[in-house]
Amino acid sequence: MTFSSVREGEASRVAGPDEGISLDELRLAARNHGMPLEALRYDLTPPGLHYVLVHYDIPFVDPDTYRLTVDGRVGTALEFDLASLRARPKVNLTVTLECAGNGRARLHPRPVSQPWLDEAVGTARWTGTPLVDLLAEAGVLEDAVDVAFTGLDHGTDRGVEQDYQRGLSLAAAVGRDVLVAYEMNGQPLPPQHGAPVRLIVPGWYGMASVKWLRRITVLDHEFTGFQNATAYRIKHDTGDDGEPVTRIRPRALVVPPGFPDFMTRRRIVDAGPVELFGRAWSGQGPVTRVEVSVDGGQTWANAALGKQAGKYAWRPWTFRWSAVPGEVEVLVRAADRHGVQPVEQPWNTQGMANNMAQRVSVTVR
Ligand SMILES: Nc1nc2c(c(=O)[nH]1)N[C@H]1C(S)=C(S)[C@@H](COP(=O)(O)O)O[C@H]1N2
Ligand SMILES: [Mo]
Repeated sequence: MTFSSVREGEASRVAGPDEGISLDELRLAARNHGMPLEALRYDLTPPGLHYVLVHYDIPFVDPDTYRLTVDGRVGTALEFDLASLRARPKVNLTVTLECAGNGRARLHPRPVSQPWLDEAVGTARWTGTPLVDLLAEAGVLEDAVDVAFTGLDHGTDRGVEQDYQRGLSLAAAVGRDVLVAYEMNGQPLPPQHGAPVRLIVPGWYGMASVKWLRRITVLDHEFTGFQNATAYRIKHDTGDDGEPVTRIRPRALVVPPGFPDFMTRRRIVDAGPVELFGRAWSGQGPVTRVEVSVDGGQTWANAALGKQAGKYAWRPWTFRWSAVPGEVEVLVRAADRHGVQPVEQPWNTQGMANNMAQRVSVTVR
C-alpha cells in the first residue's frame, strides 16, 4: 500500500467504486476519534468521549506565555493573556458540536477525507467570555465586513500551506452567544479541544469553532482563506465553487440497542419490549420531531421528546419498541422547522453537511 502525494491546488478526491478505506484515511481516523454512540446517554459528553477533529497537529501551548491578539479594522488593537480573559464577564453555554463531515464514509461514492460514520458529535458546557465584548472594546471600524480567526496550528492541505483559519461575517461574529472559551465541562480545555483558548460558534458545524485561537482580525473584505473558500463548501462537481457550510442540519442518533458482535458490531436484542434512547439536535432551531422506523424505513412512528438542556444542546428522546424475532433495520430521523432528515444520501463531492438518517442492523432473538 502506498501513501498518496498531493500537488498544489489539487481537488478533493472521490474513491473508486471498489476502493476500500486507505491507510491515509485510517491514519486520520486513528487521530480523530468519534464519540462512541453509547455516550449519547450523557447530557454532557465526558471530554475523553467527545469527538475530536484536528486537521494538522495539536499545538503544544504554554498557558503562561499564551496571548490572544485582536487587530485589523479596529480602533485599538488589543492583546490578552489567559488571566485577563478569565477575569472578564463569564458565560456558560451547553453546546452540541458536530463535524460537517459526519457520515462521510457512508456516502457512495465516498469522498476521500476523514472517514466519519455517525459519531462526529459531542455536547459540552463551554465557559468563556463573549467575543462581541472583545470586539466592542477594540472598536470595530465602520468598514468591517468579516472577522478572521487564526489558530496556532499549521499545515498544508491540497498543497496550500496555512495556519488553520476561518472567517465569519461580522453579523455572525457579534451574536451574543459566540464565546472565546477556556473551559470545557468546568475544567481547563484539554489539549485536543483547543487549550488554552478556543472559539465556540453555537449552532454552526464544528469547523467555525477555531481551536488554539491566537488571533482575531477584523477585515474590510470577505475572508477568502482555504477553509472558507475551498474546504468547507457543498460542491456538486469539482468545477463548482459551491455553497458555504454554515449551520448544523437536524440529526437524530440512537444508542444501538442490546449488545454488539465484536467484528461487525451488529446488535443482538432479545424479543419483547425494548426502550430505545437517543439524542437529536439542529443548529437551525429546535428539533420539532424524532421518528423511528423498525422496518427498514417503510413505516415511521414518533418518538417521545425529552427536555433540551439549552438552546444549542441536543434533546433526549425515547421510543418503546416491541421487538419480534428476525433481522431488523432500525432507522431514526429528526426534523426541525426546515424539514426532516433524508433517508437517501444528500451527496456532494466533499461529503459536507450530509445528514442522512442513521441505520442500525439488529438481530432480534
Ligand atoms: N485551530 C483549529 N481549529 C479547529 C480545527 C482545527 O483543525 N484547527 N478543526 C475544526 C473542526 S473541522 C471541528 S469539527 C472542530 C472539532 O472540535 P473538537 O475537536 O473540540 O470536537 O474544531 C474545529 N476547530
Ligand atoms: Mo469538522
